[in-house]
Amino acid sequence: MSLIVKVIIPAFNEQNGVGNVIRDIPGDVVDEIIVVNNASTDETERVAREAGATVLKEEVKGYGRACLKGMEYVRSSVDKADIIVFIDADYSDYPQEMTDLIRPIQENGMDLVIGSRALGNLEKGSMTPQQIFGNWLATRLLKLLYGIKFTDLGPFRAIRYDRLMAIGMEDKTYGWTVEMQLKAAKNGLKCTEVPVSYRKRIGFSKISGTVKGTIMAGYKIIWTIFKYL
Ligand SMILES: Nc1nc2c(ncn2[C@@H]2O[C@H](COP(=O)(O)OP(=O)(O)OP(=O)(O)O)[C@@H](O)[C@H]2O)c(=O)[nH]1
Ligand SMILES: [Mg+2]
Repeated sequence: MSLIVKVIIPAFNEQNGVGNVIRDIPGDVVDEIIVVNNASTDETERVAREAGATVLKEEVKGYGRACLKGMEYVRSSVDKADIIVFIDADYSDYPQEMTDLIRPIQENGMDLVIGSRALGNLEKGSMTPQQIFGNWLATRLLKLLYGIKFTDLGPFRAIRYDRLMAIGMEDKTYGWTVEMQLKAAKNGLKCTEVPVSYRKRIGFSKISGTVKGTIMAGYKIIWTIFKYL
């Protein structure tokens, strides 16, 4: 029996990236692609719909809020899902690699698979030095405080649907990725990482390429790590 796989893509003004992301997702392994249009003022919604995705609207901005909206949609759907994959809309990740992300769940009984850019092929300039440092620091703290080994907080990740629903995700913004990883640790989920490639995004950076975004995200990530101790 093949597992039902649904993809959730949070998107805020990603009209030039989102269509490429959708087109490169391997169609034979994925049952539905859900784009959560997060208050975009550009053509994100039209582009995503034309590329064949289900498009939801989330008017209040926030990375985690958009992801939660996508989860709520899956929960209310008839067939639900067995695996949820999260991927950004900016075409930094390689959607083709989704197959590698899903495999450890399908074949090896894993619950959460993080696509690690630290282990993979990083295009020069695709991550800022502060982003690389921040991820290093955050993953050190996860090891120290929660006893779980990760090398990245990458946005490209696959998780078993029932586990995702059970760990009680709540962060509405930048703490989302680290929250999932530390709650996976706390709840004894079987976690692993696979190397993923990463390239420069299409379109404008919202987080790591801006001073405000970097400070806010860095602060929120560290705050989240201590919040759940
Ligand atoms: N900042 C931000 N991003 C959002 C929001 N909602 C959805 N997103 C999406 O979250 C993803 C990550 O944002 P990016 O700007 O790529 O952040 P980043 O990966 O740290 O930075 P880059 O290296 O420039 O790509 C993108 O797909 C955004 O479109 C929101 O409210 N705020
Ligand atoms: Mg990005």
